[in-house]
Amino acid sequence: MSSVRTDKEASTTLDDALKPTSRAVDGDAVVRALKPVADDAPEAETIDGFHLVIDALKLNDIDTIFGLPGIPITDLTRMAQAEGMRVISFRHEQHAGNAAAAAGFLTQKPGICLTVSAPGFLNGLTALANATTNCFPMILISGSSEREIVDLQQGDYEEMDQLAIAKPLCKAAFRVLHAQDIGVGIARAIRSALSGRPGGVYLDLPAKLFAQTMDAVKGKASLIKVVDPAPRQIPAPDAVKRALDLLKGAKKPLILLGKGAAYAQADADIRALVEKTGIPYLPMSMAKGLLPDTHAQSAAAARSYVLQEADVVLLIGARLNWLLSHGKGKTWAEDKGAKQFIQIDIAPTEIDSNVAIAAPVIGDIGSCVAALLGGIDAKWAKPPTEWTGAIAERKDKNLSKMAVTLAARPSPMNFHSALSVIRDQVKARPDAIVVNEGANTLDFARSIVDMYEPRKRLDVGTWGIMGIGMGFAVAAAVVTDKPVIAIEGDSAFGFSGMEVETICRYNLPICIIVFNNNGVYRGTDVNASGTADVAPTVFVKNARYDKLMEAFGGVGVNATTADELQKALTEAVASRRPTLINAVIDETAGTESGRITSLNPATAKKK
Ligand code: FYN
Ligand code: ADP
Repeated sequence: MSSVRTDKEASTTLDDALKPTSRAVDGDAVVRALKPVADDAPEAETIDGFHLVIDALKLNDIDTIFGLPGIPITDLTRMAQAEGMRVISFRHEQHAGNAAAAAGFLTQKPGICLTVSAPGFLNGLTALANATTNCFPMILISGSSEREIVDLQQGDYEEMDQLAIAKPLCKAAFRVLHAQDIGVGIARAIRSALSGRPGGVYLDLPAKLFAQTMDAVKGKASLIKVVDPAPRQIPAPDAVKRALDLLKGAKKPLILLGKGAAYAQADADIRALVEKTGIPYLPMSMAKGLLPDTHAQSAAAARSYVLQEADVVLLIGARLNWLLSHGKGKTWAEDKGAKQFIQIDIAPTEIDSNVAIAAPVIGDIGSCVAALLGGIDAKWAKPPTEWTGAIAERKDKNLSKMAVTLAARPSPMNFHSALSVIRDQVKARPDAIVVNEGANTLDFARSIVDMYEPRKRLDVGTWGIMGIGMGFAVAAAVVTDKPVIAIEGDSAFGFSGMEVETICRYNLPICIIVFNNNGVYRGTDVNASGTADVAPTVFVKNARYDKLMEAFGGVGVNATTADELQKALTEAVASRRPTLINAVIDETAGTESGRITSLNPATAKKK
């Protein structure tokens, strides 16, 4: 299919398009645009904005769009599909945006989310901000209304100054007004999303832009294939030496792997660094699987101990934010003396953001880890056995305790018995991607479900956001074609539950397990006022989430025992059919705010 049209076919010229009344082309125009060039057409070939956008994306090897059609981008979705792109159409823009973000994390290519103007744009914005916070590369492309009317606030259809609103919530924001600038706009968006610290980018495309036409040869020539969009950044040799010297002198060293390390795709070197140095490591949740969780050097099951006791901590793609208690306080046993930190990061301004960093190593993780590895030779002294032995002791104790808990088969199921089934399934299918959100469902799954391969765990990330579930699951299935197991709290699932229709529509190999304990945190809260309403955290009792999947032709299973759950999950992963398992969990199981009770003002005060 040619993306080029003749003037005869083009419904709108640049002049037409600049008239305030012109809008996106209608369905007829799409048909015209898709029609083969007439034999007798003598005119010079032109290309429109729609096709310039599509060609610019394709030129940069972007082959998938996650979005939701509507004015003014409906035709863009149709044409992109006609031009061979995969267009995954969602039921709500936030989930399309989350899918784009997850695709960016998994592939190192910016995920594209396409939305309509004002309300659609706003729906996509949470995902854009979340992607930026998590350092995932994505581009939110939104159609927008007439600039002349918007800027004079004359009350246009879906009037909104989208560019101004997006700016503070993303890494960069651009607007393209002329067809000849589409190539530059898309190149700038790609480069901004991928280079340095990855993040979200907003690209504003006013309705009139799509219908503008220009000479096809000039149009093609205006597109840019971005060369080296994420340039390597080699660390300075003196920074590497400083880090190695500090690490060499450590008595109780620790490596902390964050999701930046997973994103970097430097898997072999990261594993070599851990194994050659012999240093115990702790994975942040989305770094699980960079080395298998069963690895002898994993200190995950002795987390509190290693954070308190370590004397030198090497951070690789992890920030000292709330998830690491800002590198200070009780978690780090600050009263016993400050730790010394080495931090590998691509963003120089991340350094010293919470505590002093003794040895910053600035560069891309691949280059930094390779440089450190270069300084580890056969004479490297592995950490003292008092340190590794003490960790092993604590770890074994925790693992044995956990094994007993996981072996129990209570009725109804609790979080542990249900998760032990999932743990076994992931062990059998280490290539499956786990998506995880909720409070207790998240916290228990993080420590119970071992991961074996890099970038197989997607979760609520830096913000602890709810609602990423179905968007992340769809992206994982679409970009990897691997089975996806979405472990969802019943509350968390509700944020994106309608996307089960999307999952069925594209027949994706996704198995959702809803941990149904009748409410947020648990289902037993009572309304103290005595009125008829249930407590704010309580849901409809004994709800059947599995029926939701059945409504769209997928497989729904109500699992009340671990055996039923195991059978349904095994079948779902093997068959690759969209499946939702309603896992009935004891409604008294679960604690307020899971393991982050200390952040809950009321509970924190009581302590
Ligand atoms: C870990 N642990 C284990 C194992 N793995 N025990 C046995 N076996 C295994 N495999 C132990 C570990 O040593 C800890 O015990 C404990 O289990 C908990 O480990 P975890 O989960 O790694 O650590 P912790 O303390 O919960 O981590 C803090 C945190 C984490 C902030 C990084 O809670 C987190 O990522 N939270 C995100 C929460 C969130 O975003 N929620 C969404 C909003 S919910 P000890 O070593 O004895 O401490 C809204 O309400
Ligand atoms: P976690 O939540 O797992 O601790 P964070 O999101 O806090 O991880 O940290 C990721 C860090 O990784 C960010 O500071 C980011 O700048 C950094 N980062 C991301 N990609 C790269 C890369 N390719 N090279 C170096 N640093 C990176």
